[in-house]
Amino acid sequence: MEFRPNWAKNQTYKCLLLGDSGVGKSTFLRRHVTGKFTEQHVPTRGLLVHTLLLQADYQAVALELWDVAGNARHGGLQNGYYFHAKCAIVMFDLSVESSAISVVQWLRQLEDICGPEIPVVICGNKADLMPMPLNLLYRRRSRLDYCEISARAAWNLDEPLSLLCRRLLNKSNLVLISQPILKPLPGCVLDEQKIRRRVKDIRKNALSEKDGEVRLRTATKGQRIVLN
Ligand SMILES: Nc1nc2c(ncn2[C@@H]2O[C@H](COP(=O)(O)OP(=O)(O)OP(=O)(O)O)[C@@H](O)[C@H]2O)c(=O)[nH]1
Ligand SMILES: [Mg+2]
Repeated sequence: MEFRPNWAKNQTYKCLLLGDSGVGKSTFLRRHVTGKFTEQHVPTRGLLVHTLLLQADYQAVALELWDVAGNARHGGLQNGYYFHAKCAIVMFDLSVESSAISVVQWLRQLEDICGPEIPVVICGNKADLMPMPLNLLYRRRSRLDYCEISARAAWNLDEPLSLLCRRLLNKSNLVLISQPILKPLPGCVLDEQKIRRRVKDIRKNALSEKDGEVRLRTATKGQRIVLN
């Protein structure tokens, strides 16, 4: 039997792509749209919108990605950009502490306007680089996920999208199918096992509502960044 996605029934969701300047938001989007990786950082001015057509099992989903300038000088995030957003990816650079520290501000701004129920994926990019030495912690919430990717190594680029689609469609085991196969840049290798273990630990150590604040108070402050 031939399988055809039912594009007539597709649903479009507006998805904000947020994070500090230089974390790789436009690169992530470009990789998905054209397959290409660009070495130089050309800051986005204002914003760029691109719709990704995704095929989940037996269902088509369109994510309209709003790639917003990370730097306020280049337009930054205007309140109007948030209207009708159904989900967001808040990106940071796994090798740059300040970009992880900023995640909390991006989330706060997002939730002030869109409410705390909006599905969000906190996404660490540049997993191919030496990670910052600090531990990353987040508060566990029903609509929040964490993942790591590398746009340079073309590694795990679908995960933020599939995590969002799971939340949006309320299907916890949804998988995306038929994604193009992207190649890593020559010479770009990463230790997948090691990164997967790290992500597993970060997810496992996420702070629960019950014990979160107690654990936060007792944890050594200088050794960790709390993302939300
Ligand atoms: N090593 C490495 N570099 C990356 C990766 N992804 C993006 N970059 C580099 O990061 C720089 C910034 O990327 P952009 O995608 O322009 O960053 P941005 O978040 O869109 O920045 P603004 O538009 O200023 O908000 C570029 O030099 C990219 O080549 C990655 O996975 N690994
Ligand atoms: Mg950009």
